Amino acid sequence: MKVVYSEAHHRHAPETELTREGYTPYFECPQRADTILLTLRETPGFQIISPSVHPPELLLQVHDPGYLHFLENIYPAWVKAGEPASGVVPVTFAQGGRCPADLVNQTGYYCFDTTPIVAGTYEAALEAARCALSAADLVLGGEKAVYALCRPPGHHAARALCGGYCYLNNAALAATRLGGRVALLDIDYHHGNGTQEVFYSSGQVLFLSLHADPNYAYPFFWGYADEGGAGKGEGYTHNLPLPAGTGDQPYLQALDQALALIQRFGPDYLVLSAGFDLLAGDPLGDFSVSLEGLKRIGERLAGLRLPALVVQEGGYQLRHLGRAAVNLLGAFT
Ligand code: SP5
Ligand code: ZN
Repeated sequence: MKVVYSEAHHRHAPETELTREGYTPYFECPQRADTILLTLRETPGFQIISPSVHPPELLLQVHDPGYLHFLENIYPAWVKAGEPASGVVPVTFAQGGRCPADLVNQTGYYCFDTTPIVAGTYEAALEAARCALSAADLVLGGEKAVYALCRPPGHHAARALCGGYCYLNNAALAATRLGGRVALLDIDYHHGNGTQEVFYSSGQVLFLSLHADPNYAYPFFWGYADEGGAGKGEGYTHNLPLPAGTGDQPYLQALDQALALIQRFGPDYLVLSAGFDLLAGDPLGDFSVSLEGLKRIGERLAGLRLPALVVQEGGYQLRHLGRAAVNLLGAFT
């Protein structure tokens, strides 16, 4: 199985994030991708390759031009304005208001939480997007299954919003690049609000998400069961919120519901937003899915026999991430 990876993610390494406990160490750290890469290098059946460069127009198929301009230029403008060099973090939020002319003041317009932007964030996010796009090109070229080892992750990033450690929506870009009918299944512990937004009115991409019930879990404001798409996309978004503590059996039952919906849709491709924060013991999750359960998930997904593109999203338990990747991807190799 081909694995598309770039070391440029090291350029994105915020030291802290603002949480309810104050400024705490940044969970979404470079070691996450490093440990997965190390494990895959040692495991037969995986071939690591570098992404290629794509025309910038591709980003505009998913993201807003003003948002991309902000992401690319905000850090130096922020520092030049005398704001903290530790990172761009909003303190005001637009709540549907308008976009101000000044870049620094746009911060709360283009961010839905306090996810920081540092010096290398745009470069790293762009390279993660390239990994996903290159993986899509490989699938279009006939590969049965490809893994985009993306960092930073992407599923919380919407058309004109960053948040939840995400800046560019890697999975949405890959699904758009694939074209045709795509089933995009998100198994990250958190709801993929960004991906849902991008495809909410599309009948070409079936978006399905299994995640912690937003009544109690981040991102709180999206991912409820009655969010089912709009317009031409009505019936093409499916949310399956799950309770705290969800273990292998109930998780696999919910997965089977999603699989039945995918089969009914009859897609040309499967894109999987793979977050390993669904595993028991994750510092940001509270499910009790086991590493064996993750293997079962991979087997059932591979059983769809669709050309598949797996995109890395969250997962913060460093010592389990390598094994998690091998267990999920094993059935596809
Ligand atoms: C891609 C992804 O998984 N993004 C998740 C973003 C979650 N952000 C919320 C962080 C809240 C940190 N709270 C720490 C609690 C430790 N017990
Ligand atoms: Zn997550």
